[in-house]
Amino acid sequence: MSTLDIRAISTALDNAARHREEVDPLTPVHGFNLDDAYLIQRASIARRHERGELPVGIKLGFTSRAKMIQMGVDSLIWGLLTDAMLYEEGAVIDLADFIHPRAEPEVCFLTKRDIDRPLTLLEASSYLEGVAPAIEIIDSRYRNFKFTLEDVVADNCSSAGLVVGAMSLNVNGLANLGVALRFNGKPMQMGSTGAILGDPLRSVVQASRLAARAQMVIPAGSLIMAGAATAAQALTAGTHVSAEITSLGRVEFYTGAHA
Ligand code: OOG
Ligand code: MG
Repeated sequence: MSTLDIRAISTALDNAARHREEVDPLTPVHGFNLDDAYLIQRASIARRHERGELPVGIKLGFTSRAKMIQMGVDSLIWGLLTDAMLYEEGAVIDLADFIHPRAEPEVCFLTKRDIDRPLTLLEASSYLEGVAPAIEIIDSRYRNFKFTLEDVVADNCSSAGLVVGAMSLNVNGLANLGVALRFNGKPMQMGSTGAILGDPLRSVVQASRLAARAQMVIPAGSLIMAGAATAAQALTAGTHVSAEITSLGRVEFYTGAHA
């Protein structure tokens, strides 16, 4: 794929995100492969950085069967997070900032050392400062949330927002904790952290491998979103949204009264 195509496609996706306008999937027309998709992702993130947004970490996608089945894809992917996507815990989030947002309960790690090589599962915890319950807001720029794997990677894996709860220092023993996403107290999605690659710590291992392959370093102080344990839930207006993970606690926000 030419540099020109990468620039044009990344600009189109970045504009779609900025103006909350959905676009048709791109691969049927442009037919790019996964490597090109990551180049497009990098180029669209570069545009955000040019506007002053700062990197805060990375997210993994499709680390659970529930997510793969919901979206009809079968490979783990990763995207890049910026400070503009961070919402404070307890915030009232305006749904007008998104196209068709969905919430998913996640485990979020904070790194304490640079991750500059592929890690083993045994090593992973010594690279981490803490772990927190989190909610990711995903918002595909594609019409009806329909995409191929290459499309969604180009679209920075539907990244749109995240709310991270209080950090716990103990990053071990995460392999089988209950996960609940509630709207106004009502359980919408229930699962286990075990759904995330058998243990969310494996998301850190996968992140280290993906970064090494891309010749990137995940700097100390980065967030790593491990990927949703359950399917995502479409957000509704005027809702108290919470995610609770056994022993890690709860994280919450509100959606504004109007859609
Ligand atoms: C892509 C993002 C997947 C996850 O946690 O699995 C993801 C999507 O579903 O639109 O964030
Ligand atoms: Mg996610």
